[in-house]
Amino acid sequence: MSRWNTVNAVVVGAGFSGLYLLYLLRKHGFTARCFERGGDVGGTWYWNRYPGARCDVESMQYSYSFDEDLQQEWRWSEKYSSQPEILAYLQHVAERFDLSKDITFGTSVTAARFDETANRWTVETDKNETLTAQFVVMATGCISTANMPNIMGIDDFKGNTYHTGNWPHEKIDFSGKRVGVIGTGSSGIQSIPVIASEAGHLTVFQRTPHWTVPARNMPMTDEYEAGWKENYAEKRANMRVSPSGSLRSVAPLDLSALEVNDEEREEAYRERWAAGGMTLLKSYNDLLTSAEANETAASWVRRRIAATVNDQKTAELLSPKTYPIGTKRLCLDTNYYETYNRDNVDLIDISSTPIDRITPTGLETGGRSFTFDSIVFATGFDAMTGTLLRIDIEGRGGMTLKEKWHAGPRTYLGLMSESFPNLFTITGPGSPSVKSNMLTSIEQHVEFVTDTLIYLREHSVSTIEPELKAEDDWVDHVQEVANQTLFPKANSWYMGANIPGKPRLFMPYIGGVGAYRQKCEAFAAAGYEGFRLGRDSKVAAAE
Ligand code: N01
Repeated sequence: MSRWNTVNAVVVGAGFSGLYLLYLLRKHGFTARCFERGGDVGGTWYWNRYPGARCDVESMQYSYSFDEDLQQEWRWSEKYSSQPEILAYLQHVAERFDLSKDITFGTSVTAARFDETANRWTVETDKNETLTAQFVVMATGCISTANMPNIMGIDDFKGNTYHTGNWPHEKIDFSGKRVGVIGTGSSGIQSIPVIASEAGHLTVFQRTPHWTVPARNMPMTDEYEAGWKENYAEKRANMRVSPSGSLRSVAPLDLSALEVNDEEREEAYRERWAAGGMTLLKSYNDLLTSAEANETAASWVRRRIAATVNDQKTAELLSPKTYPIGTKRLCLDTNYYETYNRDNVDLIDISSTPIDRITPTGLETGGRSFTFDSIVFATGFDAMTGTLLRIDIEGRGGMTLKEKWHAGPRTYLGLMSESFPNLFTITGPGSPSVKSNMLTSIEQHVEFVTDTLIYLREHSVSTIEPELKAEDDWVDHVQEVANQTLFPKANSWYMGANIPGKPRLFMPYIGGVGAYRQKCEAFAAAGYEGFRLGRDSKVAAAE
């Protein structure tokens, strides 16, 4: 393991972003050290080992495109990859490109302070290591800080508790056990059918029903795989300029849902429901901008729920009614609604009677007591900003990131924040990030950051930082675009609404992956428009 304490760049996190950064920085002659709080590579795929954990983007698209041999040689076994397979892929990538030698595992970065005299960052870790670097790249992921709810008595429970986002490494045996699951987002919806198939009895506590559609996962076929691999270059190029960074199995219709009659709509929804995946949301071009159009898809899905769940009271509880479909992340499931037809599964509505307390033997809500051997918290994440704000980041003039972002994240392009020179965020708030295929967006950001570092080196520039006006305009633009859609209507983690006290504003950029890429490329080509480039006085004098 390298032990340099002065490097060109410190990389924080060894998930998809951190690994590609290490690869590319090294390739271009930069020294880098990466710190990873987990015991291995993988990021989100290292921590989220809960039963049923699986990606909701197709395997052929949720993978690196930067190395032709890698994308040709690696073989995915299913249409949507399971967590163990994605983790194995990342371990393979780390080994193939000899990346781990520059990663210090089991170590968290606790602080980063910018020294304006030296134009360098000083980075501290929880293992009392201090190092300096010209650049810091936060590859910390968007959903990497688990949200444990503040419920009275939570430490009193005598059984086992688990959080889906911080799952133990060993297999948890639920067979014959009384299990309670709190939370019905993507993690709950994926784990509930698997836990139900093992447990003696499963009780699900639902505060808000989430919209979910069948994934229709299946084993990878040679034909499907070849269809991608024979045309990878072209398909990846199309993904990069597409709105979501991915290609759909059924083409979106460039029509309003209100322009067609009931039979045509029925046919379109039925076809996409049968194909599975996110494609249902792209049936028509106004499902996420017109409440009326959205309701045609929402009511269609509610009818599917009623047709699948035997008990109509349960079906009713499972049917979202308080926010448009797609405005919280659409979940992909395998037999989620069918699970409620099992004799060993109960659904408890806690929308109006929250969990009063966790007790030594279970929990109490709405005047009822429940006894459990295990409680699973599928309660999500302090997303997008949580991990960054837990690090003590101090920029120019003693400005801390916490102060700067007290009313919500402020970035230029989701890449940098004014007052924090040479500090980059991969898929940061204000970029397409979680509203895109993360792999497409990660690769774009890692390449942008590396190209920027090369540009600075070639032009003897020592610092880069957004101009305040460019940043303010970008923050306004991100909100403006979001406000033209139905997204702000949901109390989602995109809005920060899942964390008490968190500022509410739409954090990802939904102007489209292709359009966003074009802007980044145009600004860079114009000499980094919107950024302030600083020259070291010593460098300038020598020139
Ligand atoms: O978290 P969530 P998640 N009392 O925030 C409930 C990605 N992901 O881990 O909706 C009771 O969506 C909360 O209720 P409510 C994906 O981007 C991807 O499931 O706030 N309940 C909600 O039901 C996803 O969107 C994949 O009313 C409480 C649930 O907990 C993101 O990660 C798989 C509560 C949290 O849902 C997060 O998903 C998994 C409380 N105090 C995750 N606090 C795939 O690739 C919270 N809840 C498929």
